[in-house]
This record gives sequence, structure tokens and C-alpha cells, in this order.
Amino acid sequence: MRFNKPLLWLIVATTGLLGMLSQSEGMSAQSDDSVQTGEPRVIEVVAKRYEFVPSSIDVAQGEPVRIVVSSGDGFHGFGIEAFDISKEIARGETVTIEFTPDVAGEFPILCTGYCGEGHEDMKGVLVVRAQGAEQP
Ligand SMILES: [Cu+2]
Repeated sequence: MRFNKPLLWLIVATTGLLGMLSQSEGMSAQSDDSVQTGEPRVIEVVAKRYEFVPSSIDVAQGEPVRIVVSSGDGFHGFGIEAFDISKEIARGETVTIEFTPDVAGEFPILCTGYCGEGHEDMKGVLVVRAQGAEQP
């Protein structure tokens, strides 16, 4: 079955317009109240031979986070066993991991994809501050 072209255009135009409207609404809501948004905190991490940059990620217990991991060179992995996270990142690729750390403590971040002779030393740490704890 083929779509009727004018109708398809109408749908595209309408959804585009709605998208623009909701986007501007979201922006104004954010500027009115930047504290109370359900948006996760975005943390960018680069995985490269043989380190994570930054190597230490500091988050608050109960705060939703979005970790965006990109590969600075070849194939790598990003794993935090305590939170059941294990992702593989191909060369030049970016993966997004969303979760809410519900337990406070320090959790190792490991490279879960063999990337070369320094692979075993490729480590980072996720520091989850207890709820109500002071920021350092
Ligand atoms: Cu590795």
C-alpha cells in the first residue's frame, strides 16, 4: 500500500510543529525551575587505551544519571558490576547508559571488552554519595 502524498505531508508538518511546540515549552519550564527537573545528570566519559577519562565519576544516591561513553580509539567496554551495567563500545561509537544508583559506596568501573595489553589496568571508579551527604 502506498501513502497518499499530501496526507503524508500534513502528518509530517503537524508532528514537526507539535515537536517544536513541546520543545519550547520544555525549555521555558527548565529556565523557570532548573532544580526540579526529572532529567538525568549527563556525564561524558571517554574510554581509551588504557584509561577512562574522567576515571572517577561522582554521583548522588538516588539521582538519575546518564553516562555517555565514547571510544577515544579502538574497541572498549564499560562495566559496573554492582549496577548490572556492561556495554561494549566499538571504535568511534558512543553508548548511553541510564541508571539510578540506589546504593552508596565506591564501585569499580572496568573495561569489559579486551582492548590490548593494558586492558587489565583500565579501571575507573563510580563514587555514589549517600543521600544527604555533603559535597566534597
Ligand atoms: Cu579493555
